[in-house]
Amino acid sequence: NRLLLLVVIPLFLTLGNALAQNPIIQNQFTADPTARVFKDRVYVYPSHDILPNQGKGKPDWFVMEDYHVFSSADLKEWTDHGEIVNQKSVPWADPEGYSMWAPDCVERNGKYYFYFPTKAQDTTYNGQGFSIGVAVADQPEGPFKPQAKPIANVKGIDPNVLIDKDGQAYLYWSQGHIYGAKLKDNMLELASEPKVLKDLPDKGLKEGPFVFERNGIYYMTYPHVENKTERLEYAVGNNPLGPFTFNGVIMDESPTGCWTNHQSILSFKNQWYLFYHHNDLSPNFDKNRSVRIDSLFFEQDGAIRKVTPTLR
Ligand code: FUB
Repeated sequence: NRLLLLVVIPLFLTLGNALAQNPIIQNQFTADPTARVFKDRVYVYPSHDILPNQGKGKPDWFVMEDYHVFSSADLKEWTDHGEIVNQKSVPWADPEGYSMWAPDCVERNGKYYFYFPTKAQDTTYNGQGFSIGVAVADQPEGPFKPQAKPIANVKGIDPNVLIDKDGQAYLYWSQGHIYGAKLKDNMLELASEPKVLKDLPDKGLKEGPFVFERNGIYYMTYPHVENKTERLEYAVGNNPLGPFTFNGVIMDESPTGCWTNHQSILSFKNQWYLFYHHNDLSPNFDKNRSVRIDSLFFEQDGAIRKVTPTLR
């Protein structure tokens, strides 16, 4: 049963295109948004933060037990399609892990592949810690069926998939640094050894890779923390696996101290958008976050113009 929920009071902006009020989803906490265009609608696959200190997960930390997907035809009114994957429905996952972190979803040959990191209970595949799983569906809103095992040889968080123009798919993820590898056509197994992507800034934590291609340039975007909070940065290259050259900051650090940020970028109806998060609905606890959208623009030479966050 689909719950049609208007999660936005339409109060519009005139910044590039009209957008709904930020944060765009107000019926629950959402973070780490991966936005994709499927069938003329924008689908957002975010993490789902829940309240800490309620007997679930680690005290005062991220607590995430499932994923919802949201969609919109106009970026103003959003439909919550409900839960698509739960930690209890993933055969290899820790059913009490509360670590369903940043996901992604891509379409290939009419199937939808949802990639998610979580802590493994069955450590026979990749050892302890975070592995990356895949759930497959015939529609962008599911139902999604989780695979029996996580992707072999991948340890880490924040999966992201690029399907290149020649049809080759790539998986990116992070574990301190950003890793990448080719995926087999089945989208479920690696086709090459994981490698650390070269020539991204050396110092500080980099996570949340999101790669896209525009006019022959591959943009590797990522949150990077050197000081207190994460800044969204990007690097460019001629190949999906780099090497990449740092090219600038997409969004500065949070002025109010939200530790994480996490981005995806897409073009919809001739306008580019940045999807990201901030703790707007939970100003005193930065692990209960909410998804925002702002318009994004490119310079003539392909550089990304820095985005100033808007709340309204
Ligand atoms: O949401 C949990 C983690 O926080 C994500 O996996 C990171 O990218 C950061 O946003």
